[in-house]
Amino acid sequence: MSTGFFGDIAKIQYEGPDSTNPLAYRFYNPDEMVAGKRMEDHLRFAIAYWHSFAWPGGDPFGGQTFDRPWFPKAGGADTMDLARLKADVAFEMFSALGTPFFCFHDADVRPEGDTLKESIARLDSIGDYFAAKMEETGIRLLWGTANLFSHRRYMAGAATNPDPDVFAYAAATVKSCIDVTRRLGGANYVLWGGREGYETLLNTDLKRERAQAGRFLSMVVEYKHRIGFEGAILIEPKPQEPTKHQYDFDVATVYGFLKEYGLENEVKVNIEQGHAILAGHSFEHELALAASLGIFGSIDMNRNDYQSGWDTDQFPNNVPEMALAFYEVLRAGGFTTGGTNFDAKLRRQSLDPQDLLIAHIGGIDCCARGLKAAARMIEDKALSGPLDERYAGWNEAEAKAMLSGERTLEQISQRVLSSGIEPQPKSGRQEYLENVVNRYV
Ligand code: XLS
Ligand code: NI
Ligand code: NI
Repeated sequence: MSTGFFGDIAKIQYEGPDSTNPLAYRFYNPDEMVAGKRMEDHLRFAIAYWHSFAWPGGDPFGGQTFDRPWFPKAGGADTMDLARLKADVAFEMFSALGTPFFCFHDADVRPEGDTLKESIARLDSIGDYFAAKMEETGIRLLWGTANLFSHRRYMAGAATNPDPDVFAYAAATVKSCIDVTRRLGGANYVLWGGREGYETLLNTDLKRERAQAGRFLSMVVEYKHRIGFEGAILIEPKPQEPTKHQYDFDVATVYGFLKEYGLENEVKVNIEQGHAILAGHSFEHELALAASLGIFGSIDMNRNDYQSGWDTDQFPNNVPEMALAFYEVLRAGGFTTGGTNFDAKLRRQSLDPQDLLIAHIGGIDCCARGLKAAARMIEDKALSGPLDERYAGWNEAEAKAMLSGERTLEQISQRVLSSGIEPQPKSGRQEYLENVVNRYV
């Protein structure tokens, strides 16, 4: 039985680029083949439980703006009944949008208990409720995670807290979240360390805290193998916010960290568009780097407001940006366990249930357009052709010998001096390539 929250909604259909129906897809056509694969299987869209169903619409200057039937009444308690109603509405939305996956934190889906035991029992009970709905609808779990940043016990970090009791509490919490993720057949488990950093170095032993984080992550990996969880473990980099400095700053930093603890073959990254921007990178930079290091896992899709400098988690609406992002995803071989999770929320004035649908429809269409443009660029070798040409010199025997270790610095020097090599600069053709990209988007 429908909750009626969205009124009489039918499943959102693909109507093609000319449609003006706000509740239809114009570019996302799940069964359409793109580069040899169904669009749905390329994009693997997921809806984030927290932004769409748990977030009340607050900002640093004001509280709740959304009125949702599953929010506790003013002064009232949060209950399991409300948590189940929230799940009912969430699965109605996943089904209407036809998105194959969802993602959640423990704190999004169940009211916190008085003890950890009670919190875990509630999580398990909602897990069972999800299992039945997943069975009924065919919707799957892209990833589960633990919220180790909202409660005040985590204000000075979870794994990196100066208090070993917080480390232990976080470990027990993560264990329970991996357990439920595994039970629900989750394709990944994500760790985002919002408070794993510092506000000031004056009270922080950075060396010790990084070592704590290393041990914590190693235990997560050991546990995953012990229980036979088949999903990937993913770290989600972010440079700051809420902390002034976060230890998982960006893809390069995470890779160094994984190497230090011997985890580079065990853990991959979940790269978020807005976090890349906060770190002073482009999204495609983070994707290309992760792919080149062999740690590309999944993406969190959103965008920041480029003027405010905050992690505003808006829905993506810039097709050229998405084209470059999915170009890197395709070049990396596409998703395996990963997918495209909308870690994006409405603006706080977007009060209507329909706004939730429209926001996702727009984001989904934007990604679909980006994917299609990226696939055509690859098919036409629009960028890879000029790239191969640019590096063609390296196909020659003498050039290969320099890289393979067959030449010493002295030998190279001798060859250059005796043959009188004078390198001739060639155009990098940036504007030409930018114009080429614009032909596809
Ligand atoms: C916050 C993060 C968070 C993670 C999951 O900035 O993006 O939402 O994706 O904990
Ligand atoms: Ni984020
Ligand atoms: Ni995220």
